[in-house]
Amino acid sequence: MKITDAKIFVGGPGKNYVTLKVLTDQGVYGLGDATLNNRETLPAAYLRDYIVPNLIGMDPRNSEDVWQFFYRGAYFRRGPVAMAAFGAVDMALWDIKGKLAGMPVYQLLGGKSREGALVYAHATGADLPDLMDSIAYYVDEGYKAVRVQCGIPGMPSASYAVPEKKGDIRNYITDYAGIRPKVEVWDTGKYMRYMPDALMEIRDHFGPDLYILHDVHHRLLPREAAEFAKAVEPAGLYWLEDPTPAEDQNALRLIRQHSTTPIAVGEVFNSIWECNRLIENELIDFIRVAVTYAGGITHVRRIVDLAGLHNVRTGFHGAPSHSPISMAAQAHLNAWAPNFGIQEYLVLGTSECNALFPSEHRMENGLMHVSEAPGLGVDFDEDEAGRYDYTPGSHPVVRLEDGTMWNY
Ligand code: KDG
Ligand code: MG
Repeated sequence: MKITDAKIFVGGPGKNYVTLKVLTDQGVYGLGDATLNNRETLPAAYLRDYIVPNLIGMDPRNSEDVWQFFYRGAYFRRGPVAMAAFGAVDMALWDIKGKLAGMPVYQLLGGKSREGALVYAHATGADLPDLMDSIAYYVDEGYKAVRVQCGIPGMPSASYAVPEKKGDIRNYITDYAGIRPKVEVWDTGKYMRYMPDALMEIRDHFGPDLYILHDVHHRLLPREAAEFAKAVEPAGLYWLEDPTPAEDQNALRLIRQHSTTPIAVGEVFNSIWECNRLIENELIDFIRVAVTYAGGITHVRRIVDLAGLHNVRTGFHGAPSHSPISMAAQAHLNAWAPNFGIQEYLVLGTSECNALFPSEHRMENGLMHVSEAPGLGVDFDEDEAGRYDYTPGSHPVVRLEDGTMWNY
């Protein structure tokens, strides 16, 4: 069996999804997602210029060897662009493998460990009352877990993932006005003084059963993060995410020494080599890698297994950054992983998105139910894809009030 061609599409409804379709001499095809948020043209070029010409002629059933070829075969290894590109190839090869076997991918991983996988939604508000309305909306929709972000009184501009105006939750992460980013102005003191009490108010309002998550989005220094993690303990968070920029892994040790708040990191990691020490030293509780830019199912499965040895559970990234193809790949991992924790969930559901990526993965009462179709269980409608083009967009950048650059 041989790969005969592979096509790359960039675009989508309100998002630039990078979709790879791998074609074979037996008519079976596989789909992969290489979407790297706000840098979408780069994995697309890596696929077009380097991967696809090498892929043609390979046996798609040898997904491990193909993975090793692109990983070990590249002298300059890892990094989000390359890992997203061959992560997409890997997803497509698992899709093909499942279709050949006539089985959903989770069966090839070891079968189901659960019927439905817990997901969390994103609630956001310009201020706390606005956020309370947003949380209530998701609770009414049946979600059992909600990430909560809100504007901070006196903060010079909207903080991470927060709308500027009440009730306006469109495009709060990516600005499609162009490639030059908006500037958010950040004040750590105001955040640290306000957010612990706000999280406690949310807990008091919604009661003990709601799983509440909060994302600091890399904004604190290690000592501040330790103080903050301790201060939010009474709110009983499911997790506190990315309290510090993840490059400084010693910061996680300082946080651990001062607090029992569960810590989740890893959405910007591209390989096991960025999280093996954090996992082995048990400095985190949840690992947040995504199949999209951590090398696909083949590599993420290794991270999941290592994490399982150390009681670290999964909490895969799933912000609107990812297309339904990688969300499907993660749905199969979530169905199987013995150390599954929770899945971030935003992408599926709009009618345009469902038309572009038809699938039978479904959400019910806050749980994601994996499709029983062979392969990944998601398709791609090329006619629909013809409606969309690439639109340049950007994350904001963050500065302090004196102009110093800070972490987005
Ligand atoms: O592209 C970046 C976003 O995906 C990121 O800001 C989202 O932090 C994020 C999250 O937890 O979903
Ligand atoms: Mg995050």
